[in-house]
Amino acid sequence: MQMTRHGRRFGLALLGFAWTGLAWAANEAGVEVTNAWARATVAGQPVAGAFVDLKAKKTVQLVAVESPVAKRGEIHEMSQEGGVMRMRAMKSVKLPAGRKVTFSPGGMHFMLFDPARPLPAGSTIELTLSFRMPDGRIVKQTVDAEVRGMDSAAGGGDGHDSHGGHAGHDMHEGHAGHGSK
Ligand SMILES: [Cu+2]
Repeated sequence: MQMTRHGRRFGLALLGFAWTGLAWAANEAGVEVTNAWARATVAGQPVAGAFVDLKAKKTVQLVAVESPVAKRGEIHEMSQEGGVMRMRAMKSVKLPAGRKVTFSPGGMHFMLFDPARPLPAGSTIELTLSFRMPDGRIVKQTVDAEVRGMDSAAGGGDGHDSHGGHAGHDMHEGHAGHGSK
């Protein structure tokens, strides 16, 4: 597990270096996106979680997330209210200049609703993030996110780990019902 993580970090670092020349054309928002990944899903699973680390050069607002593999995306946060974990959709998340903001399981995260197909572990999906710049412009940035199975979080596993995913999406369905549209 450690080895794998290391290998991947190293790979990303190399890519980052190679792309430095292009970066400012592509990365107009000035937001560094690292550790982008999504949770693998099984057929029929109505929602997938996606996660990133974001670090903005200048303070901007993250206002939307979308992916070509899903009908729509939402930004969620989890919080404890009276000992109960709750989730709610957020219209925007402030990314203070120079500070890393982490979207991860159990914290703020992205939900991709109605995936057109299952997302197998080891595949890659695109995430497009929309940022509102200080002058009000919306700038989009697309990154690749690695799809990971439950194994990558739990370590080991017996091949039935997708049940963990089910528990997660049951919560989300309840949440979606509450949030209601
Ligand atoms: Cu959620």
